[in-house]
Amino acid sequence: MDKIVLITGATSGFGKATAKLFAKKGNHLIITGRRADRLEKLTNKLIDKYNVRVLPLCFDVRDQKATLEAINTLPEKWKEIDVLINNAGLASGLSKIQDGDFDDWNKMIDTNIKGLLHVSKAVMPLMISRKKGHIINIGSTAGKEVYLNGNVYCATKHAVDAISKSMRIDLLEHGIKVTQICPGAAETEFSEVRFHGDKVKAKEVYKGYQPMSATDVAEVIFYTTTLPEHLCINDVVLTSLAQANSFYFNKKS
Ligand code: NDP
Ligand code: 8X3
Repeated sequence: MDKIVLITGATSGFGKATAKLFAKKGNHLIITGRRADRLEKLTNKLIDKYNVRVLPLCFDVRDQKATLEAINTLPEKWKEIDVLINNAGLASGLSKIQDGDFDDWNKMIDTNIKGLLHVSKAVMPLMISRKKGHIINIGSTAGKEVYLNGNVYCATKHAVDAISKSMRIDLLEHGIKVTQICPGAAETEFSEVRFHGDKVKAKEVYKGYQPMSATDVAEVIFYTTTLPEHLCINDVVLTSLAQANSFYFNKKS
């Protein structure tokens, strides 16, 4: 395979694991994130190890202008994006809605909803003009069920669910695949970010059961890109065996 794959949020977690897997399979990558040092390190590593082309783009998906500029000014050959993985996102805070914080809410809404739209708005015309492409949106089990204290994070992921369905309808006539992947608990930097850097609290989330790893999720993302041209996986809900849904976990302690 030698597709061009754009992965947002490739400096950590699912995005980083997905970048490694797609590179290992011989694809060329555009990797994005805000942390330039991590992007540079990953770029060098993937080029050295897998001999593929890798283009790092450092921007904040919340910044509409910077996002459009980064993608619109890609060299022509990099504009032939076959797969867009809208992965950049976060939870910020976990509290009752009445105790919620405006900064946390803005971060989640601006990143998970508007950021995804900014990137998609830049990439969709490129795919439409080639009459092909595959958009993979990273939703969540939080986009399927609302749980206690999840409020605004759950709302942003419900929005990703709605946007994914809308994209599939609106892009139908252009032959563009749209897949939503909805993971449950996976141990990445996600909880550390949610708890504003509190590593102890973050570790607690994964105590007593085996959560998914970033690599587990990357394997499934990759799989959805390996089907014949006429097939599209629309929606995947993915959890570890220890998790039934947002509410039920088989915890040992
Ligand atoms: P991580 O915190 O490990 O990674 C998040 C990635 O998103 C980082 O690369 C980060 O890069 C990027 N990112 C965050 N904000 C921005 C921004 N404003 N602009 C650009 N990039 C940004 O978390 P995960 O890998 O776990 O999360 C990836 C996605 O998966 C998210 O959408 C999350 O909601 C979703 N998810 C996570 C689950 C989990 O349990 N881990 C389960 C279900 C869904 P940088 O900081 O360098 O900008
Ligand atoms: C992340 C999984 O359960 O914290 O989307 O919402 S959860």
